[in-house]
Amino acid sequence: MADPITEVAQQHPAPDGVIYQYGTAGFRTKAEVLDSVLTRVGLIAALRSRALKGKWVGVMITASHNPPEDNGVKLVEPMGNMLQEEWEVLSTKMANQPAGEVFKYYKELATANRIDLNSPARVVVARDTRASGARLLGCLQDGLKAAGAESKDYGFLTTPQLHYMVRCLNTEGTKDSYGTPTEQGYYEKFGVAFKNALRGKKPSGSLTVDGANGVGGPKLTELIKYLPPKEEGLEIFVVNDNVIKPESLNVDCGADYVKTNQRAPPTSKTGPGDRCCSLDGDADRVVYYFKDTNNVFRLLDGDRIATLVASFLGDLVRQSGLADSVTIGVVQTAYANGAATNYVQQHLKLKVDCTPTGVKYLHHAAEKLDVGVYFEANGHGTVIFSHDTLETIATHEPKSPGQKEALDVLRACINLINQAVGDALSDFLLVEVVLAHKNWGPQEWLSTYTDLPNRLLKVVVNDRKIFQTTDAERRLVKPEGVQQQIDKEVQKVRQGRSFARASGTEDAVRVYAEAATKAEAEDLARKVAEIVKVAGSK
Ligand code: G16
Repeated sequence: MADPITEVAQQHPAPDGVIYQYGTAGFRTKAEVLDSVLTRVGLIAALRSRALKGKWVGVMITASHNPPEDNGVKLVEPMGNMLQEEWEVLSTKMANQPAGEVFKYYKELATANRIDLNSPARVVVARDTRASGARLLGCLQDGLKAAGAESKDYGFLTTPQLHYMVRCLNTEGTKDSYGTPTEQGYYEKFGVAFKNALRGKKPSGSLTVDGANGVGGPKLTELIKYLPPKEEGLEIFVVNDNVIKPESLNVDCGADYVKTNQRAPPTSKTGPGDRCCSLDGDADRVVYYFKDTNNVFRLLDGDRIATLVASFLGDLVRQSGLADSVTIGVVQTAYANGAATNYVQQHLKLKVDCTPTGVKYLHHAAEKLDVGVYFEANGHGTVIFSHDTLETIATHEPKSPGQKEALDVLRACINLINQAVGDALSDFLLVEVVLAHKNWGPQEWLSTYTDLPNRLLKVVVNDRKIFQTTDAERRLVKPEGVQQQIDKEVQKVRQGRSFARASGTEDAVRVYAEAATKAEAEDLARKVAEIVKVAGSK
């Protein structure tokens, strides 16, 4: 009889000719070809936990913003961070082993990483609401069982909730305890923090939240039960929360739809000035929007959240008397609007770092700062505080009632921010706190600076891997000559900027363009897309 690992690998063979890659956010592709990957991820998760002396690691089954027929899987490190890059490479290799070689590779990895295969392995799993999730969970569990891992299945969770559980389980009973590792624990923690951060201020009007017909909708409905009653806090309307029809996930709704199309979901019924926000399929992104008095759609994306939050935290740090001991920095990607970068540097006078797309890159850059505000323009992000900064803020003695007031709000905001990972639910609560304190509506928020008109396009090519970039994905190095063609087009428009990069989650090349006017931005995007199309069809 074959050993259990070879047996499960053979039970879930990989389809011929598919090459898997741990991309921007794990393995992500059509759900129908993912069974073998899930089983092998089970093996890798067990190894990773053993390599970390039995700490809990997380596995999330989701394809986030992708269409309903896709699915994916990503691994989470013990403090709730994204998987270490070295292990991404090992995961990719494991996913591409022929079934007969899987056990051999598993043992090789154990030897190379000095892993005792008899030591405990602990893995937390959860999934979003995709129809394929149950089947893929079964494949994952087969892998975990064959590797002898202990597992905890939380059923349906948002991706950030899973990250939260992992961090809580690993810090339970220590001085860094992050919270109670249950759904109720999550709602209680963020519910209390929201109330404390508001400190009696009431957000004006209501907020309509589009759940992308994904797991975020029902989880938000649950969270609302733990928030202050609407008379004292925020009235929230949840829309697009149909998880009974998984084929409607992310379709004509959700953060990616709103950001890419620069329009509200067609079902949106809100009036001028009403605040709205959209989550994505697993609730780790959020973008805001509203209709202005002329009924024109206005987007407040991840850049706007970053600038709003960075300026608010900056004020609190100054008002608390901490300006000399705590510095704030902002981390963006190439997708950040030029006007946002300018505003942070010129107006807020804060340092900006630019990293490649992918939360792991932004998170690492933010970790180097006292307070790192990181957001991708698509709405993915959070704020992280260094260990020393948390200590400084916790032990600071205010010298006046004004300092005490600011310090109390700052401390409550730290609890409201999910520091494990970007979390759409905690992010929008933070935005609401800032708006309530500033007594701002969406129009005041929008008025802080004017976005350069921009356009995002997707180009399907034969093989997106031939598009290789440098300089935080702002320039193409391959195919040769393509960047020069893009540069030529950029020079023809005022305030032009454009880049092309292969997506790590979809089978396409993304093109971004911005310019002084909408017409110029659209024209530039179209021209660059054409250059990419031609280069990609060779
Ligand atoms: C994932 C990543 C994000 C990234 C997005 C798009 O988001 O976590 O960091 O911005 O994919 O990536 P790409 O342009 O490489 O396809 P999500 O929300 O889909 O998990």
